[in-house]
Amino acid sequence: MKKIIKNFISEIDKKNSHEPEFMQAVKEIAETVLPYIVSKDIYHGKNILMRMVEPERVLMFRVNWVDDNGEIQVNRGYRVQMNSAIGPYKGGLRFHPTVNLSILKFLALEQVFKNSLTTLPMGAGKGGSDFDPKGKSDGEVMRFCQSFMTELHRYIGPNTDIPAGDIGVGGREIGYMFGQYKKLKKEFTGVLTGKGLSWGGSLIRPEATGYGTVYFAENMLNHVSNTIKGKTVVISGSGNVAQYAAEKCLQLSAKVISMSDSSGTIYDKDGIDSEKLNFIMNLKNLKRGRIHEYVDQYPNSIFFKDKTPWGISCDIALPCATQNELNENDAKILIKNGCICVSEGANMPCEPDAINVFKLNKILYAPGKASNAGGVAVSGLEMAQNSLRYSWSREEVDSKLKEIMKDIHSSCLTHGQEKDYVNYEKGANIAGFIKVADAMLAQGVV
Ligand code: NDP
Ligand code: 2IT
Repeated sequence: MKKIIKNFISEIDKKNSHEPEFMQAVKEIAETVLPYIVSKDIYHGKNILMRMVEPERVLMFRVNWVDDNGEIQVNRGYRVQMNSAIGPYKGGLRFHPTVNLSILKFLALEQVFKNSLTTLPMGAGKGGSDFDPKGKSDGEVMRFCQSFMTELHRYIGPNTDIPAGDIGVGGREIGYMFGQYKKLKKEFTGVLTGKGLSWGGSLIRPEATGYGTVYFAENMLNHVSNTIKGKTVVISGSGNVAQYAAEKCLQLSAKVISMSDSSGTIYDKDGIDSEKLNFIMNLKNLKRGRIHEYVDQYPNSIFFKDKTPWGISCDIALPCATQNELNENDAKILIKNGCICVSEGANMPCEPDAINVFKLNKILYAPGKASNAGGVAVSGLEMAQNSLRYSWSREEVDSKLKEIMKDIHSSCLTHGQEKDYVNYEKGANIAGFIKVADAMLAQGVV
């Protein structure tokens, strides 16, 4: 089996060796899915995984815009349309200076499995730009978004490809892009998700990824007769996913003692209560400030410059910032300090060696494609509401979200149970694979 996996990786590597994040995601999937394929006649010998890791289409385009000083700026825009076997392409847009094809292809590949796990009819895509919204005025962000959509609108549509937010893309950016799409197409449709409530958005979509990550952690804990109640939690990031993960932890009576951004980590031994979390939300979403400002407001807390939260003793760790933000050493320290559960809010935040440490120590570990699927799941519910021209209540959406996270947990158990340990990574990969593979086989070689 090792040889089959090695040959597969080296074949994919021939064309993609310059894309480290994409190759990392391919390896992680191949190691668990190839043994399953080999064991099943219906999948074996059909190059099904080979087809799945090759994007159906990659769009790359220039984005010109004029800054507040009247200077012309040039950025690069992308949309990776990865797989449309089970539905239209669906996945977020990321605006961050590090964005490149490797990162977007890894995210699009993860999205294939994640969207399949949600049980909703969504294919997978991912896009974005190397544009950095940090420090830009609203006018600059608007002009960039309009220019980005002026090109992207040709390739997307409510039945073709439905983008949403990701790092650097929140309600403001979705609004500007929606406005430009509507103007160009002369159509008011559900072409984007994460829209404002008064123009087609869904209740709970802003909260969904963070809430879902915590629901998944609670499902894992309940499965071993434990609960999140009373546990101490550290969270990386302080953006959309991190904020609502923290909110749900508080609602479930856990204590959150740390959050972060790319400049460092805050540690509040008394706990970040709802008033303090509200301060962080205002700081990040309205003032677009930095996390160290928390310490000025709450002097009992400490700011660790350029540090991640993984050195802080906790029961539960929720990595909610970005890829490869938690390495092998961090994993060892977490375990040494008593951490029993890691639920990924971000996409691929734990390095492969860190995941191995979690598995060797048999702690609860959920990969993002399972635990952060709540965001895209509620995007799917937003699409359904748009098609119905109707909207569901907060309680209705939240209960559907809870149900979906529970179903994903069950799918992981079905395919990931190994003697006395649940390998959630394996379970998520195989369960996600089956639905897409079956659809691809049914639809022929296209
Ligand atoms: P936001 O832009 O709202 O927040 C991102 C947070 O992560 C910020 O605190 C940011 O800090 C921090 N961060 C970003 N890049 C880095 C870096 N290189 N090093 C350290 N910190 C960093 O994004 P989201 O909260 O939406 O996304 C966070 C993660 O969750 C991403 O991995 C995303 O792919 C994933 N995700 C998001 C979903 C969604 O619905 N939004 C759904 C599923 C997954 P700073 O402000 O300093 O940059
Ligand atoms: O990574 C993700 O799942 C997202 N950024 C959300 C995608 C979506 O279409 O809601």
